[in-house]
Amino acid sequence: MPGAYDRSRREAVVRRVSPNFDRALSKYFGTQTPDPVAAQGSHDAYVMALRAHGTDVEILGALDSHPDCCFVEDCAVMIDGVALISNLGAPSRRGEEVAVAKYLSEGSDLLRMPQDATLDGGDVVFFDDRYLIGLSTRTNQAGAAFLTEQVKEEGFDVELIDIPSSTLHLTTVCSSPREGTLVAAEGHLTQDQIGHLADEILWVPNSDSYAANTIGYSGDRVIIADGYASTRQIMLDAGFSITTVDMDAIRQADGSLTCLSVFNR
Ligand code: CIR
Repeated sequence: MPGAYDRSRREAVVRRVSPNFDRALSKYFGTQTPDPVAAQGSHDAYVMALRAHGTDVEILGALDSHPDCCFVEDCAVMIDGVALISNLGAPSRRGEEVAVAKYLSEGSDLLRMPQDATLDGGDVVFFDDRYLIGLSTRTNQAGAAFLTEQVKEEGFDVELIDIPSSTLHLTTVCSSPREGTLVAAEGHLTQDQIGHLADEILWVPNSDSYAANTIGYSGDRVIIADGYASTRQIMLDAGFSITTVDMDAIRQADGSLTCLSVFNR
């Protein structure tokens, strides 16, 4: 039986922002054309924040041909040290996984998905001893079924969650900053869907839905997006010490904090 997810986050892989980030997919949060230079600035700050929390960060080079390449979370899901490589749900993003897989193969076995299955890592929240898997426009039934089979073989539980059309991915509106705790966005997920899963659910208001994506570290430390006062207060009241990163330029292409990394150790 696997142990609970300890959130020490010793290693991560990230990828620089594409010079063509202005052509990144943007449907949910964007209010302006994504700006590659500003986004790289946010990305640099993000990497600094991970390193300040003790994560050893590997930075892969950007791809001209893939405007969304910085969103590496979607390319792989770690299962007890094995890397499942995604068949990305958006056709324009296929191919981003190649360099991520090559890097991860240096320290992990790789697992490939069947052809008809699609899955974005952004639809997966690893929550203690279970995987929460979103069924979204990017992750289909076959993708969720394949991941379910793999994680159950390793002794983890699974919960499938229908993602509403208002939302890109599960991680867009849900994260787990510490054992037993989920942060979730009102108006996107409901108590009926997730209430039974966690000892503590910190609901952030719909107006702050972007801030439900957090990165928790052991010792009740958490990274949240800058500029979301209600969420900041909710996390402080729940006993977290907080680091913020200005994510506005990344948000223009619907990316959140977790989307920018795969924690592989
Ligand atoms: C996309 O639409 O695929 C990108 N513009 C954003 C991906 C964000 N990734 C994530 O939520 N894991």
